[in-house]
Amino acid sequence: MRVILSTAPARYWQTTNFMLTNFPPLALASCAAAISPPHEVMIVDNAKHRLRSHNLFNHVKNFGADVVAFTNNFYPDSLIIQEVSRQLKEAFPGLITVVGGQAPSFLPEEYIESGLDYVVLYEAEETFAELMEFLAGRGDKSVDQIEGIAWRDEDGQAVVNPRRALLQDFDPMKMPRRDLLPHYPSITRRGYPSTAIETVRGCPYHCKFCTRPTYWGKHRDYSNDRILEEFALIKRQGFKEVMFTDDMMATDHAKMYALCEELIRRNLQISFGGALRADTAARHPELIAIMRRAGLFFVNVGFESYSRKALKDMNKASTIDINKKASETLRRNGVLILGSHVYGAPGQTDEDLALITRDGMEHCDFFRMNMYTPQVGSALFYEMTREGRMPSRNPEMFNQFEYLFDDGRDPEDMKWGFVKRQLQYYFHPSILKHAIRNKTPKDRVIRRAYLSAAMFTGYRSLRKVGIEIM
Ligand code: B12
Ligand code: SF4
Repeated sequence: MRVILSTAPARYWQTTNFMLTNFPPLALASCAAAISPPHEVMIVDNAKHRLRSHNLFNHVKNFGADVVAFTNNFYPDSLIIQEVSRQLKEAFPGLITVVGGQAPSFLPEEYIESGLDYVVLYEAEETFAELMEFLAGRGDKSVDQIEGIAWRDEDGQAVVNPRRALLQDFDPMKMPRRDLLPHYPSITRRGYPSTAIETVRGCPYHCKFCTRPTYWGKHRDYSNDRILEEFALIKRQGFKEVMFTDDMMATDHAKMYALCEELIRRNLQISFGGALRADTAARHPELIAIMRRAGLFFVNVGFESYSRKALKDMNKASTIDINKKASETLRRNGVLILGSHVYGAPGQTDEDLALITRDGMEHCDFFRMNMYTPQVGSALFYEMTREGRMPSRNPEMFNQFEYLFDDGRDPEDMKWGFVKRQLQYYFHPSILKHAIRNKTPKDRVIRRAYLSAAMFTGYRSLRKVGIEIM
């Protein structure tokens, strides 16, 4: 089979990805490894498009694809995937379309009813390989026997097969096909490529707004031996930077410490970054120091809020004090901090909301803020649905820029407050100067954030006057 693995056709909200473009779609490289050979695979990364949505039709034609399979973690991308999938099937009769990732795993029927042929549910490597063998006519299972897929029966009804058991050992898994991914530029070494690595699946915490605990359930670690082997391969392949896709790096502190010791001992240091909990940085300064020596240059910390009540309400298991300490420790070690914040959580008062930009700017090198959103699959989503407090189920409204709660606050006021605080950040002279200078990694990320914010605003404004580019 000739298989195209693709990211979602770009939509205007994806311009905000521009901030962190050095994350290639690792899921696609991992699924490619699971099936190739014998299948021939091509990866198309639409998320890299800035001025148009995609050019999938040409790729399908030129590659002679039998299957197009999309990755879809973010629910707002579901409509464009469903629409393009319908158009592709019309243009290329016989083409099979597949989707995998978070949103379709939580809502498989929605995708099958919209016309996609198969959904691969949750963890995919084994399931996808079995599905491809079945489609190639070589498998020993019938469609209803393949665990972990959803499909359409002869009456046009969606059928969701039982879930597949999760992998318990990642060591035998093939290395992701990084050779099929496009070039992603390094932030730390200009002109060199950057890549991604996965060392964990899942997160042991239970933040109310997050989908990760429900998606993966119990968290599972890759062994340090496997991670070291992958680091060695990444270095041999010429990458100068690697981003951890883990929900949370270093939840097992001792294991991360041992990994860093070994990276240093084997001379495998390479610039790396990823998501880290504030309490890990605050409580384990010695861990941050060794991570820094092993190559850590950048962390994404979910500070979320500087209000005690809001942190408690969202079950963040963190405090304002921890946020401050984490920032101090990371700064002392010279690690760049992207601080993620949420705006508009039900526990946040007006005063708390004002604090987000003030304290956020103080604690971070890069400030990011999203509207508090009950993402499909999160505990918050189920709670709000149960209580009938979500006025819209339009997938595109879940893009993290809309205020989706029915809680007595005016959604327009909330949106304006959100925009105002973003502007406060972007027009602050101490931030602007980095974008203009554009010399250090920090400058470069801030400059990219400006470009991304400008594109987002531009595309959104054009839509308001009826011009839809993507
Ligand atoms: C890297 C990353 C990004 C990169 C994306 C790079 C890329 N092109 O893929 C960047 C930085 C651009 C990004 C942007 C955003 N992201 Co992001 N991102 C991640 C992160 C950290 C890692 C994803 C990854 O590579 N995982 C490793 C792979 C191997 O795992 P996986 O993707 O789950 O894939 C497995 C299965 O899901 C399945 N599968 C997945 N896709 C497919 C496809 C096929 C065909 C098949 C068969 C199977 C399959 O098989 C894989 C192997 O088992 C995840 C958190 C996480 N740990 O996964 C958040 C995450 C997916 N992102 C999230 C969010 C919110 C965003 C943004 C909205 C942030 C923002 N405010 O701008 C945007 C939205 C972008 C978009 N439109 O999708 C949320 C999604 C929440 C939700 N339910 O909607 C997550 C879960 C983080 C979180 N903790 O909340 N993100
Ligand atoms: S927000 Fe972060 S710490 Fe909380 S459950 Fe999600 S991945 Fe884990």
